[in-house]
Amino acid sequence: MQRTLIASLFVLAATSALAQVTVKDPWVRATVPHQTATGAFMQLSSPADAKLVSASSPVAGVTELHEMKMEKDVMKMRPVPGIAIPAGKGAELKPGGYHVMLMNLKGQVKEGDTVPITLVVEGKDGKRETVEVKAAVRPLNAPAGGADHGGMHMKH
Ligand SMILES: [Cu+2]
Repeated sequence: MQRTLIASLFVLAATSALAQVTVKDPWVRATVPHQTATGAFMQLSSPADAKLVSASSPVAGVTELHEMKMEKDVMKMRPVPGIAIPAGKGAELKPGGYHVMLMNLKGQVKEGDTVPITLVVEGKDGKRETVEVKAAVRPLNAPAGGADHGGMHMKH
C-alpha cells in the first residue's frame, strides 16, 4: 500500500519537473492559397535537458521536425528525429534553422489566425509529455533570415 503511494508520488514529481519546458513567441508563417506546407517557429527553454521529439497540429495532415542548413550555397532542409533543448540554454526554432514543418495543409493559413500545435517533449529519463502551443500566424514577408521557406518546400 505504502509502496504504491510512493511510486505514484515519484511519477507526479517527474512529470512536474518536465512541465517546466516553456515556449515563447510561437508563430507560423502565413500561406498563399493552395500552398501545401509552412513552418512553425518558437523559442523553447527548459531547466533540465530535454528534447522536442514530435509535433502535431489539426491544420496539417503531416507534421515533421526539420533542420535547414546551407550546403554548398544551397539551402537544404531535412527531417530530424529530435531537437535538443539543453538545460538553461534552450533551443530556437527560426527561419533558416530548426522548425516544425506543417505539411499536407488542410487549408490556407491566414495572417491573424491562431494555429494550435501539440509538442511532445522527452526528458533525459525518457519520459514524454505534451505541451500545447497556440501559434500566431504572421505574414509571408515576416523577416526570414534565410531562403524562402515556402518556396523551398514546393520541391519536396
Ligand atoms: Cu521544413
